[in-house]
Amino acid sequence: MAIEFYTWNTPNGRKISAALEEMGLAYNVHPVNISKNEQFAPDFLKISPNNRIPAIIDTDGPGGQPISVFESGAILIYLGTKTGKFYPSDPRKQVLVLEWLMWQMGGFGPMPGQVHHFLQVENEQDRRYGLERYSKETRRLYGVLDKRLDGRDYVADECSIADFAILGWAWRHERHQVNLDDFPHVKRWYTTMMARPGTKRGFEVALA
Ligand SMILES: N[C@@H](CCC(=O)N[C@@H](CS)C(=O)NCC(=O)O)C(=O)O
Repeated sequence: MAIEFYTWNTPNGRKISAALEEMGLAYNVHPVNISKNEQFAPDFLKISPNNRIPAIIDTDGPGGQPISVFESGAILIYLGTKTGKFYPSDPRKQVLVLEWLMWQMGGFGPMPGQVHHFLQVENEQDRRYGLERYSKETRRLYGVLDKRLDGRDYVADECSIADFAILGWAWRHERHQVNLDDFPHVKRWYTTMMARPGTKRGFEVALA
């Protein structure tokens, strides 16, 4: 049985393709073209009421019954729980993963996402205000990540769903105008993660 994966070629979509590949799960990609507003299609809204990708349907969910999941963080936790991979069951280790997953979901995604938005704003005064505010916060977050990765291979004890989540956004560092040379520990982690065969497949698979 395969996971039905509704997605597009974006940071939040790539987190999930990397996790699916790393976990060795079979999946079928269903592209949802967000530039053509396909995320508002009534059938998609049934599984993703917030009209955002990614979403999944696991036809072999709990009790052998189908289940749909939206929100990339929830999808990662679901897949990690289902497979027992990249998501420890030991509460102490799990907390570390959840902390960094939530850190990504609450900041290291929404903030660079605002940079992407303001870069396209035509009014110069508005653009400058938005970029000043969100670039500063984005750089602060890269600094937090850099400190965390000093002397560590992964954000938690072992490679986890939190790394896949953060990687989805670090993948767009050029677009939010961050030079990884300024964050050497992030750069090392990013290079190592991207060289993992599963992650590499996840970032290369066609999602559009
Ligand atoms: N918190 C959501 C955010 C998802 C999200 O923002 N998805 C974007 C693409 S990366 C989207 O579908 N945008 C469509 C829209 O804004 O209508 C998650 O992590 O799943």
